[in-house]
Amino acid sequence: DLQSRPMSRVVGPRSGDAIFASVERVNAELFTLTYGAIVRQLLTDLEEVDEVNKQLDQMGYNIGIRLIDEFLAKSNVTRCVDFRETAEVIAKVGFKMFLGVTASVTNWDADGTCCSIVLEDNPLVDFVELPDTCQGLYYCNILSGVIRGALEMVSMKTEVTWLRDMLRGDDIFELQVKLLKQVPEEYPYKDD
Ligand code: MYR
Repeated sequence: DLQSRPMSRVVGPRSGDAIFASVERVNAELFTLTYGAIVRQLLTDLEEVDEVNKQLDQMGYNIGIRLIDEFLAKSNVTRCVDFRETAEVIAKVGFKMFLGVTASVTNWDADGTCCSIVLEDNPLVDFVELPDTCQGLYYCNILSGVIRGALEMVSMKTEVTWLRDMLRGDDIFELQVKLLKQVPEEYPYKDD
């Protein structure tokens, strides 16, 4: 309650933390709006929604293959022992680092090679409403591309598919991540 707090807390200069938080929020909003502008431009340029989906996926892939270095450097995660651990790292550490939200991992198949990453909160779609003409659009397709690209750089070939999408009327976002092939790590210096 306001009255019991010292006045400076209410009207005084904002703490560094508060300023940092508001800068972060503005950054996040700028990012969201910029992404929206990119999607809108692609829709104008490419006309076909399927082409836009492909292009967003490709953009994400190109980002993902670069992002993995930053991710590994900043996160201090060590190599995962299995795909289950990898999925948890993406959901809990990766999404937090790059989107500011955490996701959860569910729907594992029996052999541990296919799961769903579920997002209840997705900052990419703040302010977004799709017109009827965009029904087939996977607005967040950049994210599936990012994951596919990042995992490829750590020797995992995956297929990443949207199963549920709040912009399509679902209650959550659900990304299915399927491990297709784990390429064995090559020793970097060949003796021949
Ligand atoms: C390993 O298995 O050795 C660790 C690999 C961890 C891969 C984490 C990839 C992070 C991708 C972040 C995606 C964020 C999407 C917004």
